[in-house]
Amino acid sequence: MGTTEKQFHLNTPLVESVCMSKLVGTTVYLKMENSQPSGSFKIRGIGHLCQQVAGELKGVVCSSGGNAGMAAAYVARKMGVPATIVVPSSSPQLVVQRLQDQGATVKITGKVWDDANAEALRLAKTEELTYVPPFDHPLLWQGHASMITEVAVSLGPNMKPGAVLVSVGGGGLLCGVIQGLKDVGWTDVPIIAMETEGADCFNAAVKAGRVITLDDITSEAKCLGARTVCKKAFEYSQCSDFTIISELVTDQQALLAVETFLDEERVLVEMACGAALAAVYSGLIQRLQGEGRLPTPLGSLLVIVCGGSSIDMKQLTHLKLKLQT
Ligand code: PLV
Repeated sequence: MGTTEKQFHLNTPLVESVCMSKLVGTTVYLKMENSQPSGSFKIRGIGHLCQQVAGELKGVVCSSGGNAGMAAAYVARKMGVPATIVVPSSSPQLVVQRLQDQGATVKITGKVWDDANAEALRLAKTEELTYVPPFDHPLLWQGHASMITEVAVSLGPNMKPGAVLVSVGGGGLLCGVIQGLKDVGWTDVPIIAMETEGADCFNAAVKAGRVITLDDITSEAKCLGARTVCKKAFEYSQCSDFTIISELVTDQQALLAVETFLDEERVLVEMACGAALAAVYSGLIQRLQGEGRLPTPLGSLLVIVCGGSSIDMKQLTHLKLKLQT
């Protein structure tokens, strides 16, 4: 990223989690992307992308499960241009409200993100708005990569994590993290890529050996709900330069992780983030070590706390009832 570029994101804290470290048996660091002004890591990539096209920017249109939209709305407001955010009907009302509070015009189209995206692409043409993709663009990945550069600075010289834990929706975060690992020379660090069952387009592609499109999104982790993973994320999974371990948790495990994280770390995140956290709380990390797929000892574990705004206590209660945890 250019040094003269105005930065919309914050340099987030890297926090050691005593509770998680005890569970995993090694130091766990939390990269607190939930503390970004838009509530998630998305602002890194979207801020960077919008900055690159600033001169020609008259207004933006973004299709989103919620958080890319929050980032686009925030950046647009700061740049003084209007934002239209297209969300699917599966996005909870609280997301619509929060987007409107950011000054965005919200349009609800279709059932899942892919439907909303088709409408955003149409609006970009007819309304002459700049289309902001939520996960599939090299500028987004370049922007997201700053999160790893910051971790390298926080950890200090000669320190690198033993593994990185992320959630995967459309794969933008994964591509950004890999870009960041390349930037700091940590390409040998394995990545654990987490999804929920029913929002598992990356896992399905890895299993099939090709990019495939899911019939539907049946998970409640709606912000992981892209039906097709971006090509770049799939290509990384096929490339022997990186170790990417693709794993799934149930919605119940993701929700339980959200609750445990709230109790232990006093931070509320949405289920999309809970999917990654569940890898720690469900014992998956140790299982992978047991299977020899992660090294023992691991060294430290870096958890990307991607955050998310699609949650409040009312929504948490609603999800609990729906999933009966
Ligand atoms: N959410 C996207 C895509 O939704 C969105 O429009 O907001 N964690 C959180 C809190 C997220 O919001 C997302 C993406 C992810 C993780 C996964 O990131 P990705 O899509 O870059 O893999 C359909």
